[in-house]
Amino acid sequence: MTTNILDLPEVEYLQPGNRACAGCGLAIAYRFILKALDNKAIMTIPASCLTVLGGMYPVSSVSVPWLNCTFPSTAATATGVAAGLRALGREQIRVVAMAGDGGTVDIGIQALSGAAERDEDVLFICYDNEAYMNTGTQRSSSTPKGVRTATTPLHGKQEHKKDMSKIMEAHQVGYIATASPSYPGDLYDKVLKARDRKGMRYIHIHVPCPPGWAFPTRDTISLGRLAVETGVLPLYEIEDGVFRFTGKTKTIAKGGGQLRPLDDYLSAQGRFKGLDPALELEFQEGVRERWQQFDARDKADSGA
Ligand SMILES: Cc1ncc(C[n+]2csc(CCOP(=O)(O)OP(=O)(O)O)c2C)c(N)n1
Ligand code: SF4
Ligand SMILES: [Mg+2]
Repeated sequence: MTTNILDLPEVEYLQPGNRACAGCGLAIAYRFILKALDNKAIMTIPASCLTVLGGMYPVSSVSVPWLNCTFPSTAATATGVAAGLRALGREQIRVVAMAGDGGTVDIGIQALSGAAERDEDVLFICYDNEAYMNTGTQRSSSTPKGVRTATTPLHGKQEHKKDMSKIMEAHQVGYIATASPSYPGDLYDKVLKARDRKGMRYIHIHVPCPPGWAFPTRDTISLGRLAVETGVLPLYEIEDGVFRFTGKTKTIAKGGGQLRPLDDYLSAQGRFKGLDPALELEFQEGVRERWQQFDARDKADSGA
């Protein structure tokens, strides 16, 4: 049973007046992540919108301990902190590494792969706004094919989006999940579960970004919902190899798997403007194919 938003803890670890843009999906997700961590964690964070959101020393908008680290070393820094806590016999303090898509799927992937292979006692959270937003929307390997960014201004990105959760699955990580700030209870439950497990855990959160995706700030939550309802972001978790749909995606699958038209999601954002119809078709096919694969796994693993 997913936690109801009204039952989430009232305590706030992300303070008002932080430097995130209005309508930032990351800030919304981070607020719920911190509620789930409940100040029982030390975080390691590389350069990103998240560091900007946190503020510059000696002021901070976040009342949890965190270490700013270099771009490629988020998972390595977390590994070191976990080893230190182990040496002190203080493993009840959890270690959480959190990075953007650039800091995870591009620049941070080497240290993350090493940490995952060693099954370090670290929860790694990637917030995926699908580009290098903090430096002005450059494409990353997590940017979907066809998207216009500052470095793909004419015809949009020509390469596929890298599937980081699949890569983590190949590392046999014990807990893997996808999440969205538009479904706070589902996100909260996953962070809570991952917080209390041992070994490597990985959560991939899809976060709408108004300036980078070119949509009105009031639409962040509805856009996150559209990503799930169109099948662009299936909500799932893989626990010790067992796959299951969660939250809204589970409801859609139970109701026969009727997804909303992809165009509802694409047309709500300026970054897909002028998308080549052939690419849109390819995008739609990709979403459908992935949905069918996940749906088959969900049914097989639940014995349905
Ligand atoms: C080694 C290094 N290269 C580049 C930068 C500049 N830089 C700072 S934040 C950033 C973008 C990070 O993108 P992402 O990880 O996706 O996080 P987001 O900004 O989207 O939140 C870049 C390129 C840096 N700080 N260090
Ligand atoms: S650029 Fe996007 S991710 Fe970064 S603070 Fe602004 S809304 Fe959030
Ligand atoms: Mg990013």
